[in-house]
Amino acid sequence: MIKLGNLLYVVLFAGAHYAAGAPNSGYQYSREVNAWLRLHMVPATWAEAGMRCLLEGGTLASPTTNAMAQVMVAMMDDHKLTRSVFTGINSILVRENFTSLEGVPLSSIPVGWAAGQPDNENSDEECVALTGAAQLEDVSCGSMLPYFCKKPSKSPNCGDGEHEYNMVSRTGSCYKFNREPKSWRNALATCYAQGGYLAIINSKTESTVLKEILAVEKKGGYTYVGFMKYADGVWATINGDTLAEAGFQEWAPQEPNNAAGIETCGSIFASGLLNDAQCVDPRAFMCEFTL
Ligand SMILES: [Ca+2]
Ligand SMILES: [Ca+2]
Ligand SMILES: [Ca+2]
Repeated sequence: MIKLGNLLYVVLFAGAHYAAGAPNSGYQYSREVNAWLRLHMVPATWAEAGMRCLLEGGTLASPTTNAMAQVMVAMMDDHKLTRSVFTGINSILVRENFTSLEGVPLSSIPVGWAAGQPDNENSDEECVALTGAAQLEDVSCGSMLPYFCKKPSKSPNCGDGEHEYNMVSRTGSCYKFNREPKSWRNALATCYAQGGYLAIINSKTESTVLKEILAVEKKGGYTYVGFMKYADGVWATINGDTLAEAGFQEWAPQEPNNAAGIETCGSIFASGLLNDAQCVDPRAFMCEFTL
């Protein structure tokens, strides 16, 4: 149990941004723009922002389409951000002509200037910020502003093909049923190694999806998924959400029964309903990857 406790410590902290998708920590996938976006709330200069995005494998994002502008403004609103964010749009690369880092000229960008902008204050405003009202303003590149990084989507077939994940559009996730039985803890690590995570059930729909996968796989008994009983006795997902917060908490009849007093790991029956299971028992398991 001590070892498991240590592991959970790691899982809890490594999973701080987990809801955003395990392989893209801090990033949220947006179906509207088919890309991963991360809003960096800690302000940086434009140069630092660009570098930070590069280091994360992305680019400083710009509202180059209506959908992108809407998604950016919605995320700013979600974060209660009242100030503008840097975009990748600048006139450094093309003197006197604003273009995004992808090379999209301002004339093709469907977002207009805010009133009185661009005013090139102090003749020092070669970078462009996006306001919460979806308008542009020219600003000094040395300003300190929040910003978005953008990463291209993984392929819609759920990745590199190496790990056989299957896309389910009803949930927007990819799943892989692993038939080879493993302990819950090994299952957890195996999913991470496959670029996913031990499946987290976020809705009745997702429970149904898993039930259907288990039916195709002709899998009876129970299958490990990504929730567990924490030290305080609360059942929560591997990223620390209670089952209610995660969105699904329907136990199978008579469960959780804590059989033999050692059932602290999460699983589902073929019905898609939840069961507490002993952790060391090798079982098949379900991995998930969130697009
Ligand atoms: Ca200005
Ligand atoms: Ca899920
Ligand atoms: Ca049980």
